[in-house]
Amino acid sequence: MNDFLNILPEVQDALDAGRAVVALESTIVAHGMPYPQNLETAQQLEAIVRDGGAVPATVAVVNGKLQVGCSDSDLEALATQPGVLKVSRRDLPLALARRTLGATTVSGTLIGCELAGIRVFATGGIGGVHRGVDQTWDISADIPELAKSSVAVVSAGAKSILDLSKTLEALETAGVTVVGFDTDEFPSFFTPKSGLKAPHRVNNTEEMAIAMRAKWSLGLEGGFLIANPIPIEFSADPKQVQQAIDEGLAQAHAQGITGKDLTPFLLRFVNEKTEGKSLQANRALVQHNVRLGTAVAVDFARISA
Ligand code: PSU
Ligand code: MN
Repeated sequence: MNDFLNILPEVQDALDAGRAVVALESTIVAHGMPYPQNLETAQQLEAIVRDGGAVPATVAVVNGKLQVGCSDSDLEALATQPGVLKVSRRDLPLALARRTLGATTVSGTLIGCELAGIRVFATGGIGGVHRGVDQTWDISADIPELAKSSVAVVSAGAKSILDLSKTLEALETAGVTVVGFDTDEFPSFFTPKSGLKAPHRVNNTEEMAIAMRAKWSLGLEGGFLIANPIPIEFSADPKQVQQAIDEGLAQAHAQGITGKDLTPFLLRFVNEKTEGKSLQANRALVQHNVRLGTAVAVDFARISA
């Protein structure tokens, strides 16, 4: 075992036995939602994975190790401690060296998946190409990480804090296989529609699992983005959300908020502006994604046996 990696025994046992494991990220806990909804959500997500017949593995940086599978007290610390570091690939070395408590983004979590051999990871929204990229060059580390990690990530698309059409272009360049699950459209997080077409459509988890096996059996490294639209009954009012995002972007610009602080700032701003309606939608869609991710992981384990 590597000095800087700690895989929870329950997770390692499941992987060794070829049983389904679903990874979960911790930035959503530390920076994506306020307390106590963040802790409740983190616990519910793990329970959803178990109910679906798989083992959950929340990834984080704890005590100088990249931790694959968090204990209840790790989750609580991530949800409550102030100043948890947001960890993407570039931040990981120093977070480990300094033993900082760190929440892994999609990119950081993908690194844990690759090292442990976890093939499915479910989350809310991924990072991508930011609006105004021509000025800022702000492109999330999630994209290059998805390009090299052989993992299927379930998300509800991406928020319109990003430039969605440029994000889809960047994913194509990176060779990431993007599929709409049971939809022709690429969803935009709070709402099922974006006006953009998903490059592919898959309607069932078995076909999804076969596509994963096909890609990786041929030795094509790199991931899938399974875009799972928010169920309509939970979707937020698109106008209200768009207004909040536009206002948030203007505020961020005025306050000079850039780099890794931008996304957490916008998430918080939109939550506050919509008086918790977006938070409710956020929770519902992550649960929906984790249910789908669990079904994909179970099918993938079955056909790989
Ligand atoms: N988008 C969301 N919710 C999130 C994030 C993005 O709708 O929680 C988090 C994820 O952890 C993602 C990270 O990997 O933000 C991307 O941050 P950045 O834009 O700084 O790369
Ligand atoms: Mn960025």
